[in-house]
Amino acid sequence: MDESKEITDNGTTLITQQNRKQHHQAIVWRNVILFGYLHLAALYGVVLMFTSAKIATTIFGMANNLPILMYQVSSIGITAGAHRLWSHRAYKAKWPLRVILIIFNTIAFQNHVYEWARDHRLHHKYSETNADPHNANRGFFFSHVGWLLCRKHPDIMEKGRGIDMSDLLADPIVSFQKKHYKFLMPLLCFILPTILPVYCWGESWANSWFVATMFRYTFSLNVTWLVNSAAHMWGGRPYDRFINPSENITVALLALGEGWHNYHHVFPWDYKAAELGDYKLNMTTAFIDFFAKIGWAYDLKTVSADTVRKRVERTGISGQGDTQTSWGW
Ligand code: ST9
Ligand code: ZN
Ligand code: ZN
Repeated sequence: MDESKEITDNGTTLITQQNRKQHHQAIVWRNVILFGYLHLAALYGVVLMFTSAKIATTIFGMANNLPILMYQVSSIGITAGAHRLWSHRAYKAKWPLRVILIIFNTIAFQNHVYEWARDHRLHHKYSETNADPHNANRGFFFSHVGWLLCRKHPDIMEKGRGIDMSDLLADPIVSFQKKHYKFLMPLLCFILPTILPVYCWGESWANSWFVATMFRYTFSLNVTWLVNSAAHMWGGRPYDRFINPSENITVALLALGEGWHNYHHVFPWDYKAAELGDYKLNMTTAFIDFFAKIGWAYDLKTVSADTVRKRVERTGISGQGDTQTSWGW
């Protein structure tokens, strides 16, 4: 909403404006404490990882590129699940794949899919305005984690009411997760990943909690948040030089192919979330392609080379696609 217009309006609107300001600045101390604990616990996890934890615990929690492991699995639940499938409908998935993705997504604990997708659809539609939950114009800290430490801006609720969420309400697997999230999330994100190392290879409770659970969870949150902060600030803008989202190879590597953010904001319906989708820098595309081969993923949407070229000619900088060699910073 146009704030200067509101000030010239009648008194009631002016009060609303003041309320907005206060509301928008209210810090949620519970979250500050929880995220503070999470990051301290993760740092302690790093210490334990190099001193007393068994190597199996570190591999179980963190190792990349092994599909059975917690970091990888929970990331896929965000990238292939909450993001490309449920927020953008960039492909369709049969129910067995949706069940796998909802389990992976619940391990990631980034809120249930309905809430994640509602915020993310707003992020695309009102990018870098007050209706964008992690508005990158408010700086690195706000777009990275600050937005989770304070009440949402009223424009988010207002514009959010206009976002069509009927497709997700009609998906029984998404609804099941939403209904039982308070039980499923602690079980899959915190309890089982802590118990498994203790019972399967005799790890200590402390090592299991701080390495396999706290460090793994905090690390994966920060990688996700980098898409909102770093990939909205640093990197090339070959498809649209007039927007902030950027091609950031470092983020792409860590976030399984979600760092090609200039392309993604220009063509959000492309299931590769990148022009080329090279598997090494886009593990999520490899995952979706594998399930497409066995028929569980279908109707994969993409963008023709001609459409990309025309867009680059109009708003971009040619020769700087997602093959650029810079590290994005
Ligand atoms: C987390 C999420 O970390 C991270 C998401 C990142 C997204 C990245 C995207 C990048 C692209 C993809 C890349 C993936 C890469 C992955 C790589 C992996 C390695 N529309 O929220 P509430 C209304 S979560 C419409 O409480 P407050 C609605 O009525 C971490 N309406 O607002 C709602 O009620 P209900 C773990 C909306 O009170 C009501 O307002 N989670 C919308 O201002 C209240 O909503 C946490 O720590 C909307 N968009 O509180 C929890 N939003 O829901 C953190 C709200 O019943 N969150 N409404 O319909 C909170 O504690 C609170 O949300 C708050 C705001 C304090 C931040
Ligand atoms: Zn973005
Ligand atoms: Zn997106």
